[in-house]
Amino acid sequence: MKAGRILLLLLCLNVVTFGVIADLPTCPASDLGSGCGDSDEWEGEFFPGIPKIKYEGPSTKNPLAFKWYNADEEILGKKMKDWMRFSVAFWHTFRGTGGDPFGAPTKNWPWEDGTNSVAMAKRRMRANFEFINKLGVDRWCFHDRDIAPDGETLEESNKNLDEVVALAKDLQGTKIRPLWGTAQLFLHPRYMHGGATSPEVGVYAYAAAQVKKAIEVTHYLGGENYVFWGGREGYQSLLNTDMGRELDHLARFLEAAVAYKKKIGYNGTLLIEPKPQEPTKHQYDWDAATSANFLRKYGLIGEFKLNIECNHATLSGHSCYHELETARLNGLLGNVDANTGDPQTGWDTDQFLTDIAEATLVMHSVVKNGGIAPGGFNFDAKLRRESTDVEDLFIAHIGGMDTLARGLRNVAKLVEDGSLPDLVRKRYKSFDTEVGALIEAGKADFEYLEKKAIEWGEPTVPSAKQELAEMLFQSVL
Ligand code: XUL
Ligand code: CO
Repeated sequence: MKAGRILLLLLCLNVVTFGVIADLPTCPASDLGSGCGDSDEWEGEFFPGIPKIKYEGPSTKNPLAFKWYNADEEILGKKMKDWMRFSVAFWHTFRGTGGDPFGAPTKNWPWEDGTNSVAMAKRRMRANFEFINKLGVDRWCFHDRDIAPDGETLEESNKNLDEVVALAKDLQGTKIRPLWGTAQLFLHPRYMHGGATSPEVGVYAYAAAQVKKAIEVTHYLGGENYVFWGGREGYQSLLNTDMGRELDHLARFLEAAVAYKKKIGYNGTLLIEPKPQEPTKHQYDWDAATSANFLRKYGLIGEFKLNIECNHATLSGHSCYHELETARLNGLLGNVDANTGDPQTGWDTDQFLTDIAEATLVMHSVVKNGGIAPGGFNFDAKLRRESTDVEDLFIAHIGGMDTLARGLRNVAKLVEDGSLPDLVRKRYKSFDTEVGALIEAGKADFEYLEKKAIEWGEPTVPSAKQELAEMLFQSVL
């Protein structure tokens, strides 16, 4: 009897906590008799039972509501939605299967029919826009081959892409547009040695043709940026690689992209996305500093910005904050691929951000940059293999958006309180002097400085106050 009551109580609790989101009936692919199974023309709901996600504030227990992200609320003189410019990554959200090198796919989304057909691509696109609308974001990101299948020939691939892109354009309406588009130059075996850095001229030409088309469709969809991520632009061994020649080829490729963008009147920002390795042992766009140096060497600095991905930052041995600051200080901060790695795992786990301290540092850079428009925050993040409910897709994005929104609110506290910036300013106050000004203006030569050093004698060196800085940072979290 007692056990029965406890069971009843547990069941009630379950209904209260999870009732809204459990076992959602949605477009079952097997039910071909229903409108839902009726290929790409089906226009019903893919996520029935999932409401439009709203802001309910920090005290809500509703997992399908924002606790910290309040799109129209002003923080530091800008609406939250204008600071964040959130975007859904098509590849993780709609093409992620949960498969890993040791295990089969685990995601069994009801709208999937197990094919990679154009009809399936269109149905998926409808699911994408329902998802985006319900989540309340205005942007999405895609690779050409995520949204439409490869054909037998380049012409056929382009035709498939055109068909799906026409539907996407329709579904976007007036409000939604791509934050960025890109070409997938890493999955197909032809790209095993790279695209722009392949030793095969035929592959270089094929990659150029693919990027040309991807820029065209990004332009057509009103995409605000175009990304180059060189997953296979690098080497596995230097012994069989002419690195100098490959880097020159990469620069020529990017120059041609700039020329083509201008030729077709596309004004979107071109972005390089640094990553040190995976899948290639060494990728040429290793980190922000390496990419900046590459752009400078080849005279491309004014034509490109950087898309900083937090998990890539940690793979390169830096923090995300370091990479953002390096990009910002070089005038290159263009976009953020918002995700995080796992501290115990050494690869690109592409997890949604949940660490509030990390999000506060990320937002600190973005605020110092005055925002990142026309860039934004793309959730280059995926569900864990073991998260298999449709509602998990929403919960993961809501969690990521709330984490960054909380970061922004914390930065506002940091700025308004002023103690941390003050501590930093005080550390450099000895440069706010006549001698400091001469040094910073490049007017203090070594003979002059030697005279000063003799005149002043042994300098007194004050504390760095690191623990105080950490305490001040902690106090806003
Ligand atoms: C891979 C990665 C890519 C790029 C786009 O690590 O981040 O998805 O963002 O090609
Ligand atoms: Co990325």
